[in-house]
Amino acid sequence: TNGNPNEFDNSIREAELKKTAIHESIDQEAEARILVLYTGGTIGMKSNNQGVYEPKANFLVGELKHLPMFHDVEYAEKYLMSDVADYLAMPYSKGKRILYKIIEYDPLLDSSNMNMTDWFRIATDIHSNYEQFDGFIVLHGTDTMAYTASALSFICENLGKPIILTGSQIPIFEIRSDGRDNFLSSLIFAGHYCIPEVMVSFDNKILEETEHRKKILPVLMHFVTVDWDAIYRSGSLEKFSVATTLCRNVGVLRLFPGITAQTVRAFMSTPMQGVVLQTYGVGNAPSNRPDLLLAFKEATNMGVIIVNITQCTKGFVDTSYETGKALSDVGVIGGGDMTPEAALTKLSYILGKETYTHEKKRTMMSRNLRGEMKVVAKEDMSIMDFELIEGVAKTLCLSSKEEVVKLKDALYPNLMCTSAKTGDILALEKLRGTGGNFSSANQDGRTALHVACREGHLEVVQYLLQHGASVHAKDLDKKTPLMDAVQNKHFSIISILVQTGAIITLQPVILAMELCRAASQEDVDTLKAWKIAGADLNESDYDNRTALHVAVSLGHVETVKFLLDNGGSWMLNDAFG
Ligand code: ASN
Repeated sequence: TNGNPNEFDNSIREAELKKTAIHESIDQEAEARILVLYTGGTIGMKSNNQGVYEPKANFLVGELKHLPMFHDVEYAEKYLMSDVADYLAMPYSKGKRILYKIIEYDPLLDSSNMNMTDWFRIATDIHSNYEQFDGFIVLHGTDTMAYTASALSFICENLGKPIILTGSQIPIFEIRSDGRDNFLSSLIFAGHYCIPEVMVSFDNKILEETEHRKKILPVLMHFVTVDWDAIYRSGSLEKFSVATTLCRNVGVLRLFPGITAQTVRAFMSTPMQGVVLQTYGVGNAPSNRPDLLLAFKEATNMGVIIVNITQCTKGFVDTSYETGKALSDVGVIGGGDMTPEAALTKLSYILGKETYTHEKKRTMMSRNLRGEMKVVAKEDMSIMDFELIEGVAKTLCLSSKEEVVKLKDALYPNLMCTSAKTGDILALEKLRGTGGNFSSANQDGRTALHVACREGHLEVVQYLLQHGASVHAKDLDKKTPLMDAVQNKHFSIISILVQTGAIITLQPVILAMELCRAASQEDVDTLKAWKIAGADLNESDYDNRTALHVAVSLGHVETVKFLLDNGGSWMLNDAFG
């Protein structure tokens, strides 16, 4: 400050303003942070002097900053500082502020120039930024978008957050462009819905990628209808990770009347390891062509995995015809209703698993891994089976299916929270069996998992996680299930949540205040809970004070001992030296 008292005053005032600004933005607005990976594609292209579209580097972010629906300049000038200084902020809407950061790839690619290495780069970038963001958008060319999206859905293992691919047919800065709507829909969707899937956003629709031609979740202006029942949930208790290898010796062979056995043999010869066979109708191939069937049999005997999908744009492979059964008899695996891109990338992913035996690879190919294959329900279940809903529907004189569905949507989240509170797994199972989805939240944004974590019902927590509950759900106070478990000191639950990928979402300085408060109250168990949740116990508050400063100054011996045993550093100075 060069000894000038006014300058000193100003710097304190500035620091205070900054604190207040951070607090105001934290306190008043729910917020979602989205990472945008800009890989290329027409969406950000410019016409060059020969009138040909090509990707233009260092252009998109600057231009977006001039579009009010993509960037709220006033808010950004006031609040976007320190760790969010390079973010863009959408205008506040529908109860949330969506902040997003764009990472531009170098070089930007036309998606026809992309290959498997580019898929890994995208997945790895998502992995290394996974904890800081609520969702991910990949700006991508349309030519190979279906391949990238399908590949990401397999290589991104135990995904718990949304990944949306989008692009456009006309560059975003042309007067008329589909790019603006596609990008905006993606930002809104990723910011508001914790859907743990890889999706494609196009033409005002969010498509579930591995099923992209069949399931369409419409996005209507600001109003989004989500078909929650269509969403695939893994139920895995493991953290998000990225597969490291894909097998490149895969291919797609389309049958046509008159194809020769020689062509098939040539296609399936070494180094081919996996083939997607596109057959007719519901998975049929000529049963009167022993030469062809023999060629398939030789290939499967040699260890080539062949998966049967249909050439039709809709429909699925069934073995109800003799012509379809002939293929399964020679070792060809039925691919259900997988799209060609999903089947090919799934083969590549599974063949890349070096630790799997050949038999396991075949079994995995026939299983639904990411929602890419329709699984036929064992019995036809109806929400009307659930007597409570039926009873309420009768009392309210509701008759149409739509009315009953609306009633279910209103009641189920609360019924789930109540069952989670009492630890009633049977009731939860019944709710699930009649169409309940464990990620749905009640009017306070609370999910069954939040409640089970608060109440300390370990088995319920396990059950919910295994059946699709999200560890990343935030209630209206921005509280995650992990915070419920920490505040109530349920150590085993905290461990399971962390193992499943839960992280502390509090700002470090707010976490420090929580730690200092626990230290001042000699609450060693709360400190222990934060530690298991992954907190650094040396986190410091606005005055650089740590929990250890507080415990020492109050003479809390047990607390000091705990902090020192758990990484507390006695060498840190607070703001007063
Ligand atoms: N060729 C472009 C691409 O795939 C097409 C597009 O994005 N519309 O990168």
